[in-house]
Amino acid sequence: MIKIIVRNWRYDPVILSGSDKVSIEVKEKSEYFADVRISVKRGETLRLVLENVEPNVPHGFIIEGYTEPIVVPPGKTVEVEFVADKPGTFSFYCTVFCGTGHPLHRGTFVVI
Ligand SMILES: [Cu+2]
Repeated sequence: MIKIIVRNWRYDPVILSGSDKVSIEVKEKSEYFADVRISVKRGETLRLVLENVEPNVPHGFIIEGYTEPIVVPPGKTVEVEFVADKPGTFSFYCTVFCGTGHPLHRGTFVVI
């Protein structure tokens, strides 16, 4: 299980369980940006807990090829679960226009 803190304009993932199957790499991080890579072993059932900590700004989330577009309202938490059954490198990104940093509100998901 991974908790992903969602804010302007970062996804900050934290591994809650399954650290032997999941890893997180932060390549770059600043106040309004993070270049994050989430890697998981193929076949794992992955639960993501997305918590939008912004009080006024909705954010979104999608992993291309894995999830439908998800809206995370301000101050709310949304969970999604899926089986990581397709190997490869996928983008995840914000699906709601959330301000000036929206185009950079993204990251990388890898199934090994
Ligand atoms: Cu966003």
